[in-house]
Amino acid sequence: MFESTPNKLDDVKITDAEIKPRLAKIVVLGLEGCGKSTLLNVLAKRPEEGYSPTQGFNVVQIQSGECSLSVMEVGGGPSTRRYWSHFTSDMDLLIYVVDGSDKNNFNESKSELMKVLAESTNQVPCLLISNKQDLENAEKCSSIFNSKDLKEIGRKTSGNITILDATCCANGGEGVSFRETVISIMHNIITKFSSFI
Ligand SMILES: Nc1nc2c(ncn2[C@@H]2O[C@H](COP(=O)(O)OP(=O)(O)OP(=O)(O)O)[C@@H](O)[C@H]2O)c(=O)[nH]1
Ligand SMILES: [Mg+2]
Repeated sequence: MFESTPNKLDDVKITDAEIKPRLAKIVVLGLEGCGKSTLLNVLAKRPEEGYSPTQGFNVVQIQSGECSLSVMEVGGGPSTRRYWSHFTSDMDLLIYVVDGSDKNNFNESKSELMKVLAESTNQVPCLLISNKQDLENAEKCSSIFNSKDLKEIGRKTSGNITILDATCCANGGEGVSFRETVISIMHNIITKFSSFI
């Protein structure tokens, strides 16, 4: 039987334990109109809104098992893009969204991604999303990012790249399973690759 006596406290060893934050920081970037706010709306189970460019940033916080995930979108318009690097320090995961239906913007989108990675001081995992797969002409991640691109991104992410072809528009039952898929991908990357846990 367990006996509690005051003297027993003398035997207690106190060590310095690092208390890790339990809130993972996930930053969502990509050019204007690629679908970042739409993705956040899906995650937050908010109804779809029309296009209203994000001037600053939006955050939603969701719980996934033992992880709290803070998912932050920063506007992708040229004037807001200049501030991306202010948001990327200490991130645990970068989600980079490309409008898969907008071929004309692929090069600009990739070059903005390379800039973000070049400016980032730490190596973070990266989830690349080719969005708007519901549109007929949409390209998949595998054709937007060639092996040279992936090699370059891999150098800045310790090779921790995940790709996802997606339709972010919340549409009934499909929207629900898409939300769960994205949360589970974020959770897996955070727990596997990040120093978060
Ligand atoms: N067809 C289609 N349209 C989408 C999809 N995802 C988003 N959109 C539409 O694309 C437009 C822009 O979406 P937003 O999510 O506001 O874009 P954003 O990346 O947040 O843009 P900024 O805040 O300006 O950087 C909206 O009209 C959305 O409804 C998708 O998967 N398919
Ligand atoms: Mg937005």
